[in-house]
Amino acid sequence: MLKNHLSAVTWLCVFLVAFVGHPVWLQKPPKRKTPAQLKAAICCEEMKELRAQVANLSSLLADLSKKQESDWVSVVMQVMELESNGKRMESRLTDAESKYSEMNNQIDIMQLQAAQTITQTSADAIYDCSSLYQKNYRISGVYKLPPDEFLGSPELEVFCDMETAGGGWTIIQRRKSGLVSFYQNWKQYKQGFGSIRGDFWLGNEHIHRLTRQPTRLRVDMEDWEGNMRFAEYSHFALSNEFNSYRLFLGNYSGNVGKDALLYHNNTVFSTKDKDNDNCLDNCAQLRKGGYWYNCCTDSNLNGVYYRLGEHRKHLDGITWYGWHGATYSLKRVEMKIRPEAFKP
Ligand SMILES: *[C@@H]1O[C@H](CO)[C@@H](O)[C@H](O)[C@H]1NC(C)=O
Ligand SMILES: *[C@@H]1O[C@H](CO)[C@@H](O)[C@H](O)[C@H]1NC(C)=O
Ligand SMILES: *[C@@H]1O[C@H](CO)[C@@H](O)[C@H](O)[C@H]1NC(C)=O
Ligand SMILES: [Ca+2]
Repeated sequence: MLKNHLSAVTWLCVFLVAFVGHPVWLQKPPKRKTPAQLKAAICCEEMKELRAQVANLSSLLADLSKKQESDWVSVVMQVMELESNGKRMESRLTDAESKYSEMNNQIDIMQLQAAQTITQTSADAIYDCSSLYQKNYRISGVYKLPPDEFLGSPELEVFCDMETAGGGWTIIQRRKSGLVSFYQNWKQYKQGFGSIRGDFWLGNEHIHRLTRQPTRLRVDMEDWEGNMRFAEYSHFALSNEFNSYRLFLGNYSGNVGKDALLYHNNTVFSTKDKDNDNCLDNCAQLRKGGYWYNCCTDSNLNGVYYRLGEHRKHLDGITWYGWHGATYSLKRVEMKIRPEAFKP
């Protein structure tokens, strides 16, 4: 019991001694800061704030730049799109430019038409593609021939071939797309049908009128293998309707191998509704066209347009016996005329 008490007192003493011996340890006096230390502290506060601001700003900047980047990407995309648009525009421009000369040409024609109505003399008359060629229209394409009271010709849209063998050709027939049926009646063949840039027949009445002066006929042909041939005839003419548009042909020349039109020389025109041929059969109905049928054909340029794969099977196709025989329908045909006197 005493021993215990003693030890407690001892502990108290030890504790007291320690307490008195180390007053500083208990009561720390407030440290006095030097001015330099103070300054540093303020600075650090400011620094901290600045850092926070900087951090804030840089996070803001990061946000902004992220936004900008996406904006930039969209801007770049837009620029790229504009550029590709620009390229497209450029190609369109060159297209337009090439069209421009043609347009110019057409405008000149219109002006010519206007002039034509004022000074109408037969020497100046424009009544086919060769007269246009002589007036320096040298681009192949569609032209409008003005009406001519002196010659009694109405206004007429024609397609001029200004390139083949010296140019000046007025196209009277074309087969190239198969989009127009040539199994037409007398009236249709008389007036003409089809589209001037595609497949068409200019019309027997027009052809008759255009061949009142000595005229050459040229037939350009293409087969499905891509070979091109032509046949030319001097003194091509069609009589009037009263004489059933009888065909006259002079001598053959060309590279198609063998003529296949002279068999039709001096025969008259037949259509499905007018059998004028030299046969018991109705050739127009058998060969499904309008043509100067004899009995019946050596060529059938107004026959049915057959496509590759079908073109070797039929007798009513677009045939030229002197080249590919009676059962080969050609891929492309153009019949065109120009005056004998034409000099390119
Ligand atoms: C940091 O931005 C927050 C808002 O995002 C704002 O409340 C704070 O005041 C800004 N701090 C500084 C130091 O600009
Ligand atoms: C056809 O050629 C022959 C000679 O080969 C010639 O005598 C004749 O006049 C020519 N016919 C025509 C219409 O050109
Ligand atoms: C075409 O027929 C006419 C009239 O019969 C004839 O005068 C002419 O010589 C013929 N053409 C050819 C090339 O035989
Ligand atoms: Ca008949």
